[in-house]
Amino acid sequence: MPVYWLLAAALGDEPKQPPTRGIHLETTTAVNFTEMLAALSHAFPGTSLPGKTRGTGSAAATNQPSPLHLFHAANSICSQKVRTVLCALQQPYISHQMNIFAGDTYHPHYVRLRAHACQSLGYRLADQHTGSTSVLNTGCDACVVPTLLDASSERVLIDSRRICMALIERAPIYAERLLPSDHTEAISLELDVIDDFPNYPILAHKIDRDSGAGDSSYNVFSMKKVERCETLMQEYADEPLLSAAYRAKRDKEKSAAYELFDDASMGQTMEKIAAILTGLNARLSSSRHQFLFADSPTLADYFWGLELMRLDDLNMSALWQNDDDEGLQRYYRRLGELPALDQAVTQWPGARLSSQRQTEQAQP
Ligand SMILES: N[C@@H](CCC(=O)N[C@@H](CS)C(=O)NCC(=O)O)C(=O)O
Repeated sequence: MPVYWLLAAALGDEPKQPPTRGIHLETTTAVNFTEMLAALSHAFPGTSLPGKTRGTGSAAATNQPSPLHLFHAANSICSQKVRTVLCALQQPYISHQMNIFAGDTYHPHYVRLRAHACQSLGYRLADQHTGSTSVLNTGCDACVVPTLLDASSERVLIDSRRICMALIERAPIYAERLLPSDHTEAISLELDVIDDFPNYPILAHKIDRDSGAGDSSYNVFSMKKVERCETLMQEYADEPLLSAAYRAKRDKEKSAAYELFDDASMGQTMEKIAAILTGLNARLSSSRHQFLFADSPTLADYFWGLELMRLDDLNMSALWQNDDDEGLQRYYRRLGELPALDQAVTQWPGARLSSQRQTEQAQP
């Protein structure tokens, strides 16, 4: 078993038992990795980052293009996690940017590949939305970013947390800093909270409000995804795995559209976020370090940085402006100075929402 699976399991990354929610997938034949990568690269051309000569990976040393192909979107918070870790590891990669609003993540080649990946991990397809994008709590979604393809091992990695763990394990000189062995359990608990953070309702609600659709009895942004899936389900009705992936996504987004955005549900979401931040503030207050566990950032700090930036971009930073939130305020300022977050998010075109107030381009 590859070491990073052991590490991931030790950190609680793999479900203790496979999720029981969602749609069970029947076994199908495997996809051809090379053909799939070629087809996807044709649809979403790649750019070498950060260039062939920088970085510490073996690809940089030999001046070869990196074998790592990241399919991602500029302001998808899940994609930002992977980009941030790639930057923190100084790992070159091929960036294949996708546009969620244009429906890129529903491309049949892409969904086919991800549905196979969900299946080979034993994950069911998510057909209900809980507000978070946690695979453990909702199941697997074949129509989302990010996805990492490793051409050297022909592996397809899905789910930002799993991808980041695998990347860190590939770069042992950084592993102890990002995942210090004294704190693996505590970091895993932070990642659990972040994984289940209700990002979708706060963003999709704002997208509707900003586009003037806020008075509808359902969330219009989610319903557009439902319509897209209906069309694709019919188009690919003769492919059981693909049509199952579109059907599950349709049902998931429909449940979101009708169940996550009423006043009571939004109120619960806001209470949940406030409670999460209160807990984070308390943990920061009891830390003797610059960051949660050390004086240099761990994976948990990078992920929190992304969550806080997203809340800030959604004009929710008032949640940590009280006098007793000083620890959280200092933490956020420190996180904003980290080069990896700056490079992967603040400086990444289209990644931040706040300055341009461009939530219509946001990707939850
Ligand atoms: N648990 C997955 C969640 C992935 C996910 O939900 N991605 C969102 C962006 S953060 C997406 O691609 N949404 C597109 C859509 O729902 O149409 C991960 O962390 O990779």
